Amino acid sequence: MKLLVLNGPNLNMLGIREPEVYGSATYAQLCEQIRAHAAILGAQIEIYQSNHEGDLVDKIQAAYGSVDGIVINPAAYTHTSVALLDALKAVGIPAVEVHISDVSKREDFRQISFVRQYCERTIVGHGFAGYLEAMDYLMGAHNES
Ligand code: CA2
Repeated sequence: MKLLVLNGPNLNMLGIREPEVYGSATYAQLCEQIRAHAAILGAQIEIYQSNHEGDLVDKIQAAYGSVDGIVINPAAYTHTSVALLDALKAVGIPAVEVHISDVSKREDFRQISFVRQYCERTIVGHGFAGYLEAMDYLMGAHNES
């Protein structure tokens, strides 16, 4: 079972600013938590972050045929990107959308998510734990099928 964790623009800046929204832990610490959880689950893991929409599309396309589940936090591209939605639809890999903050309680422009139409679950406002919950879900869904 191989999982791909995708993170969108500015998530590499976690812990540097806005700790009241995103917490004070860094992106490196998020990656450590994801890797440790993957080891517990016995999953292979790849983590990828990009500030560029096309790079994220390329990564989703490259996952076709080799990845069993995608955890995606598209960050600001959540609210703008039809390209990411289309890429997920194109590869057909089960996916879960994750947001560190509770976007449902934030600005109007954060109420739209294009990838949500495809994702099997959306987890918001659970901080870094949301990524681990998404991994649990994808592993469980895979074991049932
Ligand atoms: O809550 C989330 O996980 C978000 O996807 C984070 C995005 C935001 O655009 C989404 O609406 C919700 C922002 C990610 C990076 O934000 C930072 C901003 C300042 C300092 C560090 C990170």
